Amino acid sequence: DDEDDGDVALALKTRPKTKRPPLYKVMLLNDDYTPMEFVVAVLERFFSMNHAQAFEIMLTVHKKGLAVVGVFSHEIAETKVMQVMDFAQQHQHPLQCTMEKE
Ligand code: NFA
Repeated sequence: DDEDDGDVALALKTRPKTKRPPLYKVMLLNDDYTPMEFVVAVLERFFSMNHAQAFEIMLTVHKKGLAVVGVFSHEIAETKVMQVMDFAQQHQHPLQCTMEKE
């Protein structure tokens, strides 16, 4: 019997693949020295959170060791990490911010 999936096989092989760009989680890490109110200010300033949201996420980082604070394209994630690390260094706090492919 002739299998008639030749066109399908070709269609699948030649189908234009529209791969979405990967997304990156931006995370804040806990430490023993950065003041809680500084972390809240970072979340408000760079991640557009209101005070209540920022306080809640700060507490999650404090208790669990880290938390995802946003998901972005590679370029935006990189910029967020730089902005947070620069701001922390300017204020001499050891706060760490990292990114990871989702
Ligand atoms: N653990 C810090 C403190 O007790 C607060 C903190 C929260 C630091 C979240 C970093 C991230 N002062």
